[in-house]
Amino acid sequence: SETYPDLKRDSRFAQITPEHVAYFKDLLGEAAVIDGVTRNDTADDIEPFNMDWMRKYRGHCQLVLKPGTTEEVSKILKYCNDNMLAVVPQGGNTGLVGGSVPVFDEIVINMSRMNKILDFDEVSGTLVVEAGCILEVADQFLASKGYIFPLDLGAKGSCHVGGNVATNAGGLRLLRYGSLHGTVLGLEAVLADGTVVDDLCRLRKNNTGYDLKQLFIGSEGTIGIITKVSIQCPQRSAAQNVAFFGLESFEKVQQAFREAKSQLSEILSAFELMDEGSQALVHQVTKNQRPLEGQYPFYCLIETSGSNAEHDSEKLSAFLEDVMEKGIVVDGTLAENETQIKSLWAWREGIPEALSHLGGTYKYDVSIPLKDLYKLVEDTRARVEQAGLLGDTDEHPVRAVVGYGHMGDANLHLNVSTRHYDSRVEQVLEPFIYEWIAERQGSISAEHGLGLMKKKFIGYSRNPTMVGLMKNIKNAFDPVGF
Ligand code: FAD
Ligand code: 2HG
Ligand code: ZN
Repeated sequence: SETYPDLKRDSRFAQITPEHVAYFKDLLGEAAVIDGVTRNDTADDIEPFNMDWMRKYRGHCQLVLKPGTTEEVSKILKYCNDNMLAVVPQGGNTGLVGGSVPVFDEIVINMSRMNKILDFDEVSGTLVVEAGCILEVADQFLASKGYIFPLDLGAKGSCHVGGNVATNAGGLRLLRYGSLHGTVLGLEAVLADGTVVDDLCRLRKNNTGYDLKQLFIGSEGTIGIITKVSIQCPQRSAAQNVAFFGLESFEKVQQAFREAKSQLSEILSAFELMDEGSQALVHQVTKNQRPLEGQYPFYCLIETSGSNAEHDSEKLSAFLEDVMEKGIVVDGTLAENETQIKSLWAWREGIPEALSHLGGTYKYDVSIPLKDLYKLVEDTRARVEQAGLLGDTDEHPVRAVVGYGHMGDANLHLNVSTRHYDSRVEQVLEPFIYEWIAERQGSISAEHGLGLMKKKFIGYSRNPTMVGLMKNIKNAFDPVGF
């Protein structure tokens, strides 16, 4: 393909024929098939399924299938397996590593029609949904019952619960509610040969042999398509409070985190980090008034969730006063109502969206031992500068090198904001960043997955024995190797 000159389409896979298309239309109905093979549905109809959220990865599929039931997913996969047709599962297509769109002409199996909320137990808090249910829809349903989805992220309005489980998404409140490896109780999935794996367990405890569902969590569609998910949802807190503050150094950010854990303890529900560069870019795009008067190298956003608004707000104000007195924090503000809470969060949640309006973004989602977390941004910025790529004018492809992320989980998002994607930039960044991470025993993928972007770099975070075991698992679930 022109898009990926270094990659070659696997010649074992068949080309799609009109006969294949007829089978799928018969199975799903005309409306559930976007067909650029025989019906000449236009490129515009198919484009959204071929192009990723960052407009960085682009496939050339001609056929999109939208199954409505697990049985249909099973029949599609069995037929594709028997006829050597390659597929890619797709949820809300908000993934950031090039895993949700085809590389070549794979058939897209889009899960958006399987969007039902199937069951909710108001006593235990167990929710069962189809994989294509949009995260925000699930959370709004839970809000009406006094519960909350244990995952929240900026793409909530379009990502699917199935996509979240497939990527093991982390998000903004992992610090409080833990990872999906703990909250997902069960799932149903379809293997490449059409076998339905029914592990839709609703129990918190089930130590009967291997916990196979864990393999699907974070498997990015490589061993099967997730069709249903059951998940343990916590009580929604009656009160939410947010503080936003500025700090002079990353050393002080670490001290503030330590203080927040000790002073806010059980009510702390998020501790997020943003550098000045990221906030300047959000300001450039949104033109919103900055939360603080002055500018600081770092900002943190703290959220508390508890049962008593007054008590929590007192605690948060006392915390802010204390860290300012101790000289850890220079200036800060507290949200006083729902609108202010939302607008403070927008300075953090809105970073990826704001950057997407400025051109291309090279994104590195990494875990690093906390003490070195921000050093990666500084070292990368120096390297890009040294290569002569960073600057204010159009001749320089790189506008800014910024860092932000989930401080509470030692998860940094290093973003290199460019005027346009440029291979010179990529060459300066990779494998430099992966080597830097490996030297410090970090992870090259904290919460977004490998996708096409990092597949070839897995060796920086996993040793050959582990990669070998992963290959064996893949082979056991999908011997034909789609
Ligand atoms: P897609 O993008 O459609 O797919 C992602 C991967 O999962 C692909 O490999 C795909 O093949 C596979 N897949 C999708 N559905 C299924 C299924 N049913 N069965 C099997 N495989 C499937 N991620 C975080 O972890 N934390 C964040 O805070 C966060 N914030 C984000 C903010 C923005 C603005 C954006 C655009 C993305 C963000 N992401 C974040 C990245 C992204 O991973 C998540 O948005 C989400 O988990 C992807 O879900 P999706 O339904 O869009 O999946
Ligand atoms: C976030 O935390 C997401 O905002 C996206 O994980 C990070 O775009 C990114 O690099
Ligand atoms: Zn994130």
